[in-house]
Amino acid sequence: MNRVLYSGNRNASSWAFRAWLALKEQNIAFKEIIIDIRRPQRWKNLAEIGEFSPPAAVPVLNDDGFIIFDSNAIMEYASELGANSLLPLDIKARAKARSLVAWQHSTFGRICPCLYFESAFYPDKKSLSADEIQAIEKVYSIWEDSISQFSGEYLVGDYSLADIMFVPSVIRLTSHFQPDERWPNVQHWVNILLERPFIKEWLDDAYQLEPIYLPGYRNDL
Ligand SMILES: N[C@@H](CCC(=O)N[C@@H](CS)C(=O)NCC(=O)O)C(=O)O
Repeated sequence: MNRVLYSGNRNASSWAFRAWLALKEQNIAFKEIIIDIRRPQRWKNLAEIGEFSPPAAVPVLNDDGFIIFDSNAIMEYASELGANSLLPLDIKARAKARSLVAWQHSTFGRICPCLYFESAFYPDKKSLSADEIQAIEKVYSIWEDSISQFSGEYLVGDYSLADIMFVPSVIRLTSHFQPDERWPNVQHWVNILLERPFIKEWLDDAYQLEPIYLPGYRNDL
């Protein structure tokens, strides 16, 4: 097997998590090389990735010498390579899945930016501001509406790239503020996501690691 995914630390690399999950869910065999993206070695290690992948970031998939970079492209590739697509058959549901994927990939990071992925694994969580709570409540309402719009337990019906794309955000947001009964579909969705074996596998490893503290989370860290 000559397929290598360059991924990142389990408690830091949310983008690699998504690509890894899509490949795993599609039962695609690959070898994984974990790039240490913690500072200060991050810069040297990513510069080495830049020797064969233009963005000099992870994830990158080397499929028998063919380089595919960016989580979204790797996820789409995994979806097409596997036996069953990770996108809905219905054209509108597929467009909705792609809208959600694009949102996460473009501007979703602006929502509670200091609740970065690494912070999901901090044993002591910060108290959220009213603005942060309001922003998360809005996201939960959007997810709730999407799940209700389609028949199924996931964002657009069956488990899809949309769910995979949001997994790290689900973890960073719910670890700070749990969805309550105002969002019953989201509560159920989060529970079934966190029970999925590959999601558990990644997170079990992530929780074992030394937390990576970054500035801007809490003044005392
Ligand atoms: N848009 C890229 C983002 C990848 C990304 O930012 N990866 C982080 C690690 S999770 C990284 O390698 N960053 C290096 C950098 O931004 O210099 C993707 O979806 O794959």
